[in-house]
Amino acid sequence: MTVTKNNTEKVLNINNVNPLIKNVEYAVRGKLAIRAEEIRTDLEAGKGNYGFSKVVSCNIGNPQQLNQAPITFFRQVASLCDNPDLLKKENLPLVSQLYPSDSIARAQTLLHSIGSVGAYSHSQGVPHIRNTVAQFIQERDGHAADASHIFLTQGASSGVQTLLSMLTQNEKSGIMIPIPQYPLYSASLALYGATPVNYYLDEATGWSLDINQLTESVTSARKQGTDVRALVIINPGNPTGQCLTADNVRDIITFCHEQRLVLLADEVYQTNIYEPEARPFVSFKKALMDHPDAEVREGVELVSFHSISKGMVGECGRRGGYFECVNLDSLVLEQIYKMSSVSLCPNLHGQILVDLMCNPPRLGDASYESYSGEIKTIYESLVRRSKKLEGVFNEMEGVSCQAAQGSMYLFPQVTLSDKVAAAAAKESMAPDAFYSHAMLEATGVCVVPGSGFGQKANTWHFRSTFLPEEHLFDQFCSDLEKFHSSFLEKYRD
Ligand code: DCS
Repeated sequence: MTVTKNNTEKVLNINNVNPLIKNVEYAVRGKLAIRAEEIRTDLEAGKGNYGFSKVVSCNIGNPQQLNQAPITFFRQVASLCDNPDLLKKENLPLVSQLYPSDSIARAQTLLHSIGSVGAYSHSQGVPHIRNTVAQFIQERDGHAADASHIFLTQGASSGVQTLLSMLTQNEKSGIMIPIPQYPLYSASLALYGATPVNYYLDEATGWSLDINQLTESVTSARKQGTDVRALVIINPGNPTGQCLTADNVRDIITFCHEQRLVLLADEVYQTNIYEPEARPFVSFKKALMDHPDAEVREGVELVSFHSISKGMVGECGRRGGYFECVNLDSLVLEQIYKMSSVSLCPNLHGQILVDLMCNPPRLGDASYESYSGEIKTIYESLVRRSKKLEGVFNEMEGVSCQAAQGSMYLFPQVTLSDKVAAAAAKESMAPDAFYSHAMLEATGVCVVPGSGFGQKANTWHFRSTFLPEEHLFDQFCSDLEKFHSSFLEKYRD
């Protein structure tokens, strides 16, 4: 074969990259977020003529980007693990004045089991830390967990991708995903070439999940020849914030049993629960173990995901998480292990944070008071901010917003006029993208248009976090109110 040289064309170019990669879309860091970064750079350089001085990134659940303080105990242990010299005998007298005794003891224990944070660990994650996770799950659910079925990951994202890739046999392989959904799912399915099988959450009833809707969706996909293999549930929901009832969780498990589906339970927001009396978090693992039918308990294949990025921890940049496998075929577990070993191991800083999240200071420990105080402060502030923003949205003309029972987002529906639709079409944009772009240019607030998550045809939404700092929150809300009414005036039919 002759190789013709054509110096004007790159060997790897946009016409010959993996076509599946070209199909991937991820709106959380899409066009709008890129424009927001441009504006941020302009503002920092004193360039441009904007009516605001700062970009507020409400497009992503990234609490520390918006100055949420890290949990002190976590960072103390992490810093000691990073700099083990501080634990040397000669330094301990001084270090003990700066670090509480339990943070020193924890770092010693972790380093004893890890060795150095600079070394690769076991591909599945440090065994000691997987034991901590198993203990955490047992305390949470009242049912034993098996550390050998737990995989530590680089955030929940990499675990979700591992499972979705395992489940994709060919393009007929179907995975049920909620609409609206967090676009990690649609993006990964596009990448692996699997078929997304949509089921719709019901906005009118607080984004609830109806089993009939699941049945209709799986039945019609199978009729069309899709080999539906798994069901993804995000609970609490992203972008929708709903928290499923215990009955609903049990019925979903029964549905998976009847339809022979693997259940992927994305539970990264399990501690972002804002109506704990009415809507407590019920894990799928607990509901499975409590299921009245032994065939279901022993049959349904469940993988549940958790992360250090969310909750009150918010350590997104450290990239830590885990997934627990229940009732999976042992040969499949071996393949998961093999795939984990291809990327050697999840990073050690993330693994350490998983240990700390799953085993925080307990009553009686030196750090307990400060730890629980910090958690409570963040939690209570999230509750206040979610309620405040929900109220602001519901006061706006043409906007309706369901309460966030959990997670970090509100997903209001906006009625947009024909004039907006026409102006948006001129810019080749969906009306909600047009609205969100206008919001960014007017206020510096960056949200994500509903089209990035999927929504019922001819409805328009956007997703905003409620993470801006509380002392700036009134200003943030009033900027949004002002923008919304002037936008409506401008485009009134
Ligand atoms: N699952 C859900 C439901 C999420 O919302 C996220 C992140 C992840 C998994 C993955 O997170 P980690 O990989 O960091 O564990 N949420 C994105 C979002 O919508 N905003 O910020 C990131």
